[in-house]
Amino acid sequence: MSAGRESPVAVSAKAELWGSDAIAAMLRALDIPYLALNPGASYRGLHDSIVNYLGNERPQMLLCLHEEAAVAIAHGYAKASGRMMGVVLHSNVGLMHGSMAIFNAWCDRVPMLVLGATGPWDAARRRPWIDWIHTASDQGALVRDYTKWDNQPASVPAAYEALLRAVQIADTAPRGPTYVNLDAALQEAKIGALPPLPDVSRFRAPEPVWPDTKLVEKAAQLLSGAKSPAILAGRVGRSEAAWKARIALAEKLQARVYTDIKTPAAFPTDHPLHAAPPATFPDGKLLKDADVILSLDWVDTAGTLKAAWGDAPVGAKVIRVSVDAHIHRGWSMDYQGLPPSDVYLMCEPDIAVPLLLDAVRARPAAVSPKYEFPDGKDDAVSIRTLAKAFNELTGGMDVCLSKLPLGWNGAYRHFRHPLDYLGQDGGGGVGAGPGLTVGAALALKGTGRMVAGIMGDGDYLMGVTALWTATHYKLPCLIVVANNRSFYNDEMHQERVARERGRPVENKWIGQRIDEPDIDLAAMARAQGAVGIGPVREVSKLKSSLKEAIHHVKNGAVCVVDVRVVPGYDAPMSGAATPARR
Ligand SMILES: Cc1ncc(C[n+]2csc(CCOP(=O)(O)OP(=O)(O)O)c2C)c(N)n1
Ligand SMILES: [Mg+2]
Repeated sequence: MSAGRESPVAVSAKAELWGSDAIAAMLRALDIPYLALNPGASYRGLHDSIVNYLGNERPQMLLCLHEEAAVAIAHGYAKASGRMMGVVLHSNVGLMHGSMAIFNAWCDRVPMLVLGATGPWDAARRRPWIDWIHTASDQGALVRDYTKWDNQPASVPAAYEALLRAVQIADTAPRGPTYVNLDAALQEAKIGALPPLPDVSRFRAPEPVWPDTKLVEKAAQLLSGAKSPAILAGRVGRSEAAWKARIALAEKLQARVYTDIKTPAAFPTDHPLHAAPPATFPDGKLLKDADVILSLDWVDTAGTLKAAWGDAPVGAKVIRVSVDAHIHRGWSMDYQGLPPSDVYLMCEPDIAVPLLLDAVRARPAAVSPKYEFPDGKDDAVSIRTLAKAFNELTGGMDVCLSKLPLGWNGAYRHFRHPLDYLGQDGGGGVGAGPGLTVGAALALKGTGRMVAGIMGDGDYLMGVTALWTATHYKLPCLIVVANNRSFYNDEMHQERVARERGRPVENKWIGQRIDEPDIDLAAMARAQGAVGIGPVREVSKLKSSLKEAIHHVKNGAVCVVDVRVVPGYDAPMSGAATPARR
């Protein structure tokens, strides 16, 4: 369903065509549905073409108040829909603003077409001062280390090819953002007739690669002969068929399944074989029982194995299913440690699982550990009581959680469908929460599934202006802020350091607390046309406030609830709980 569109007045004659008209036509041919953007003169040519040549549809512009929000919205959209959309970033400064969010999308292996612009590459054509500010000798270098490919085409035919290639590469697993930088002079050049558009169907991303049958057989033998197999269900697709195939494989093997809170829902967490609450840092002790481990593109297989076996050699056979090494580069180490692999299937998990399902022998029933919603006191508003109230109100409803706060314990809520949870921000860049939520709302508008992002106050405050894009384009969504009035994750780090150094722990809040003045988060929502509820301070008001909020969202509103939670994490595997660095 399309978002509320700003329709331009009709343009009478299109006799004269410009370079950016051809680029816009190519974006339509490539079926890019939206362009999230914040405007800038470096791409005024393209901006005009989207509005006056295409009539602001296919792609439709989505105005954003900050480039970081624009990219986060495209990120959330791709997570929920599996489809890429575009972003347009003004030269230099716009790209700089958007760069953290591009890094998040890169780490999350999400496809995205990032368009940029530069002042005229031909210095003789630059306007004084500003076109020089808009020009860098290698703008793509700003994001080259966390994009899959970048290019600055010098002609319309070259721009056609650059866009075809950028979309093809972004959509080839492992997926990720690509960047095409459009010269202002090329955009603003008269071109006469539109050069014929290529047939885009001949330039699509390749079909997924299948693994060698001998390797599938070898993996199946290991799994069939295992005493205690385990599956690490990591980065997998959103399809229901793939979800069912993973369940069938786990059941046939009677394998324990682990999921990760960093990545989207991969397995029903209330299934008897689901072994532990999804966590940022999984409990290594649990995995130590396993003799054969099937890693389905798990984000940090090496780190997870290390949590179980420490510095000793890994005591289980490892089957690694991942194409991720194709994207590994030298700058960012988001590739994590190098895991051992006894069988390495270099394909996507959604391809390997049905093949393994056919090839393995059924194993006798196993017992999996059980876990329950954590016990605790219900007299204070905490993330736990918030989760409890939210669950009670949304039981039986289709909800897509687009973000969870750092203090969330994976046992707080079950995921039973691939769209129940979209995972975190990928790169740990705080401020993504609102944009990811708005992007998911764009993707799921009209599907009947309510998009809800539960996030920290720090995350909300850094990305809050994404809300305006949601209200402006009528993208219903719920944001619940687990507001501890602090960058609390880092209070825990200061506490740890203070303890280690024998210094006063009481000082941990300094440079961390967001207080005096207390910020009215609901007012920040109301200021942007959303419904703002709260602050909610009492347990007795929690459920009625959330109920009211859900009612508003069901009626098409964007709604924010400021829930004042007591500082404290109930997530044993949170960042600060990892062993102190030495
Ligand atoms: C852009 C960015 N700046 C700083 C950090 C470091 N950081 C990690 S978690 C965190 C606190 C986030 O605060 P909030 O969203 O309120 O969550 P809380 O820890 O309070 O639960 C910070 C500042 C980061 N990850 N990203
Ligand atoms: Mg906080």
